[in-house]
Amino acid sequence: MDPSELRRNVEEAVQRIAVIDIHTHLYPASFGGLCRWGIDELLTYHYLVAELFRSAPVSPPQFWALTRPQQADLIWETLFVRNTPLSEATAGIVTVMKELGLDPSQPDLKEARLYFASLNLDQHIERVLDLAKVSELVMTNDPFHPQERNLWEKGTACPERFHRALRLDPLLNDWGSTQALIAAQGFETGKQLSPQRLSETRRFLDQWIARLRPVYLAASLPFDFTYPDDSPRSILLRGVVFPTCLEHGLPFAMMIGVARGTNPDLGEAGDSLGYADTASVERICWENPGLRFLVTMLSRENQHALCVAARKFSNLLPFGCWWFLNNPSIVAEVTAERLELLGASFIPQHSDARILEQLLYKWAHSRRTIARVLFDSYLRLFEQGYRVTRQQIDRDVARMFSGNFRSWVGRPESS
Ligand code: FIX
Ligand code: ZN
Repeated sequence: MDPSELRRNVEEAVQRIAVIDIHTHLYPASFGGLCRWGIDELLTYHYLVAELFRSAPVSPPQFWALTRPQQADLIWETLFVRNTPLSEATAGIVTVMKELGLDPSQPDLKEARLYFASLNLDQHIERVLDLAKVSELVMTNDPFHPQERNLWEKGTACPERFHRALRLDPLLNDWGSTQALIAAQGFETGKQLSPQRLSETRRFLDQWIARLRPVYLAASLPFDFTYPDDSPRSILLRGVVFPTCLEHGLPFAMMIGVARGTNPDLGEAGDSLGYADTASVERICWENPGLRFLVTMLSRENQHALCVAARKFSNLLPFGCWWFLNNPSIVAEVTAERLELLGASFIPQHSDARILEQLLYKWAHSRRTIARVLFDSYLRLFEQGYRVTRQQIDRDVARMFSGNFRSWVGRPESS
């Protein structure tokens, strides 16, 4: 095949491959209000809320006083009518509307609201997953979230393709308050950590692992995360999380680099980022050779060091272009350096979708960028006279879009 055929083959392989979306905030329809979808949820996604305040003379208190439809109307008018949807988050809405046959140049949301009001949610979920070619996805399940905890405790049905991830942020990042929540459920915990209290906290996790049957445990960790240190976090990681993962054969996903609540007036849109310590990740991987780690870092400046760390520790699997990195220019840069340093031994992307239909744009945009960068890697071989086959391309793409994750979580093809 010549370079133009090679490009076509790579683009086709990447566009066609079904992906396991390994980190989302999505829920099945059975989880009621936790399952967020439709045009008003899409437009009031915190990425767009942050962008609104840069282009409209509205203060956060004024915005938060509006109803969600009023918020969506203001965002539509400001970012899509009075301005061109040039940002990734606004261009994403244009992609979603095109995929669903809606007109993104409408002056208001009448047409879109009529469309979404006409839908059957279960069928809509299936259609969106099919259009995005997401065969399976992983949720973010917070046992400390009252509404979610209640749904799990009463045995709410969850389709198998909605895999679970047991999220531990409150436990690891706010032990002082969280230990009281665990104690209130009948476990012997307390601010001062003792072997007995560590064991009780493990029993709490065991109960949730039995309930959720998660594919991994996870936590987002702040940019100033260091390990080990004398904080409750290090004690809980070493005394609870790592032994629990080992006992249950579960990977631990660390999402490192957030600066929570940098601007609290913006709510979910108020988080920022910081440069984090990859040496702490290396120490954790070194200390736990029997554990498998999924790691994504939020700062663009951490990406090269994360690739080098992955070269040192084969129990470290870098994944995704997380959050502020999920922009085509940065996805291209990060994917290229990962291919150069790691070959196909990484997971190029996850959507982080909070609203169902975001899958449509997050995957369409990422597939386009990843295909372009992957083609460059094959072209370099072509120019050295190496003739890659379509079978090799399909094999490499399948490994990155699902195979690496399946092997990490021990889920063979059939499951
Ligand atoms: O910690 C996380 O899972 C982050 O992805 C979220 O907190 C963040 O708000 C988000 O959804 C980014 O895309
Ligand atoms: Zn997330």
